Amino acid sequence: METKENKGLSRRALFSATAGSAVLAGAMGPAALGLGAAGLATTAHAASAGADGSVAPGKLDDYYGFWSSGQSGEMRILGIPSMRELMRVPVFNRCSATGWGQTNESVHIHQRTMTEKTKKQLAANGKKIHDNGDLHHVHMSFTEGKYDGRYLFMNDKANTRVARVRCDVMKTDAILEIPNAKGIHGLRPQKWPRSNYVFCNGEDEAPLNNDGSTMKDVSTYVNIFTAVDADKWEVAWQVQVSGNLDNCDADYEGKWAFSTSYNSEMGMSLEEMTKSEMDHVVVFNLAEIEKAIAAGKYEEVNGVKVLDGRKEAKSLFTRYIPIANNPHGCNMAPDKKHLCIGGKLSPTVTVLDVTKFDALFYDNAEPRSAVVAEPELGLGPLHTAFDGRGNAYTSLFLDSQVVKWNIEEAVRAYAGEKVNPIKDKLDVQYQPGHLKTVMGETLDASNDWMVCLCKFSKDRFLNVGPLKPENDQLIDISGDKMKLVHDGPNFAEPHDAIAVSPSILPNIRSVWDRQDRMWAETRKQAEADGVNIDEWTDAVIRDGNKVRVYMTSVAPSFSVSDFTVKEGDEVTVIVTNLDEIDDLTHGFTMGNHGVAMEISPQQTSSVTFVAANKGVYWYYCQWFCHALHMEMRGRMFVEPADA
Ligand code: RUQ
Ligand code: CUA
Ligand code: CA
Repeated sequence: METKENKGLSRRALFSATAGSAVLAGAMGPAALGLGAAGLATTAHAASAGADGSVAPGKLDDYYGFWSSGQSGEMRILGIPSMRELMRVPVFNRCSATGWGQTNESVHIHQRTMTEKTKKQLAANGKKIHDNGDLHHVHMSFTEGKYDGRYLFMNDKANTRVARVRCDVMKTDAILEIPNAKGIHGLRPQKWPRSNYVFCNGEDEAPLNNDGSTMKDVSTYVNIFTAVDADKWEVAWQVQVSGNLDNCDADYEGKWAFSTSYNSEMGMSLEEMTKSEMDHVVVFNLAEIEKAIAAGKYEEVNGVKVLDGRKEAKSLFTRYIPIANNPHGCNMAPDKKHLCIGGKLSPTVTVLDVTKFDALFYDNAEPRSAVVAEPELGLGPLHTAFDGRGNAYTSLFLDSQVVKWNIEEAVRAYAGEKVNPIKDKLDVQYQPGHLKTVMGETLDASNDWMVCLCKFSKDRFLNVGPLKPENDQLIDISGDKMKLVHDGPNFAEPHDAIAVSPSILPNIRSVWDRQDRMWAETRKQAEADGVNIDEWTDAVIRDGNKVRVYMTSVAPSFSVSDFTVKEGDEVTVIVTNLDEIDDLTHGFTMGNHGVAMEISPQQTSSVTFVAANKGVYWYYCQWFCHALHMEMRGRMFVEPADA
């Protein structure tokens, strides 16, 4: 211990970032070391972007944009209005740069709520986790109808999961596999009084107990609406519904959640799914659901409390409002009153007044009595965004347009008044899906920018082959007329985005807290090994054929410059980055082992692999950290098993 400490201190003195930067400043300049002023100016904002949304070099954006990435499985952070991509946050995907999906910390987060079925399925395929996802919807946690900057929540349609990203470090801290449901698509946090729940739509129909006992008898298929406890990160309850579930949202009073369904027919083919004239919106009555759960009036299925909210059950849990066939978007306006349902196959948006929902449950009111407007907007209405002036903006997929319309005027027109609610139409390139205004899904909806996420870019960019980027466009909505100001090519396939003021996120860290719960498991193991990972301690612990190597990093060196293991050993390397400077991230890559991970300032990361072949292997830091970054490396000696 003594000698290690001494070795540590001498290394620290020699290679501390301060000493390093002093020595090298002349040669490289401080910027190259990540010590420039830019890294520290995290609270200043660009006062005003150019009218075209341009943000000058060195200036910060006015808003954060949190983007989904569809089948890429990650979350992305963009600056608005510049549309510069600031960061990629791996969630359901495997990230080569950060080691997400490979480090022990991330695999633990993945496995924590994995069902036995999934474990078996993965093991049969020689895998520990699903490393792909289909991430459609990112939404921030709310307190009283406004973003509160705690968490971001998102879905994985591919593997029926939801995830939570911590906003203070912008890392995924929890993943939850949802039992019973299939294909989580729509996802929204509760808006009022706070996001106690995250609501999740199961899109695909299957038998509730999907154990093979019934498969082709469609009458046994169900769909499941799930409320996740956003704090405990477990399923709070589920409601079985009629028809499938597509998109969802919640009101501003904490009374309702609602979901669109495009398959009330319970069809299995396209023809069957589009057969009816009407599908529906399901309204979930949160108070009645909570009452039944508290009274124990649920069925427990695979460890989850499930209520029957199907039409035939005639419960107080749900109401079904008929909507023109195959609706899609489900967007609650910040006027606290109007819910906008995109028609998709119908050229209309159906506007529901949520203050009329009580009557549907308690006065036997006719379900369509909650419809207060149905403006005809154009072909293929999908999603609707809102500004702070009572206007709505609906994407028209087939028309390749955005239409701006006034909600109150649409309501008056529906009541018979001669007024045209449509204010403007703008061509977009091409085929828009989601669109989002700044803070537009909160009570702070603003009037400056809107992003419109187009599914096709066709001729808008240099040809890059048969696979083209999508096109996220920036639209100035400050005036009467919308103005397209920017094309933003984007890789597969950002579905949705939200735009958030930096004032909501004052607490984003630049350096990790050493006691962070993200590596609680690693800390536990270190304690059992008698190693203090908060200090400059190296250790190589042998535990049968398991070897744990503890080391630290300070630019530009690892505290351990070589270690020896035996062929066939299961090796775990635990690295703590003792650098405390903003932006001084290191990495650990073990050559020819498919192993690489990120270790940001004050972070601990660990990775486990098998040393299969005898020989010498170099490990190195893959994050440019210092002028002597190339020299930040060491050797692993793999001896014969019997040596
Ligand atoms: S969906 S393009 Cu997955 Cu949000 Cu409508
Ligand atoms: Cu440490 Cu590069
Ligand atoms: Ca249908």
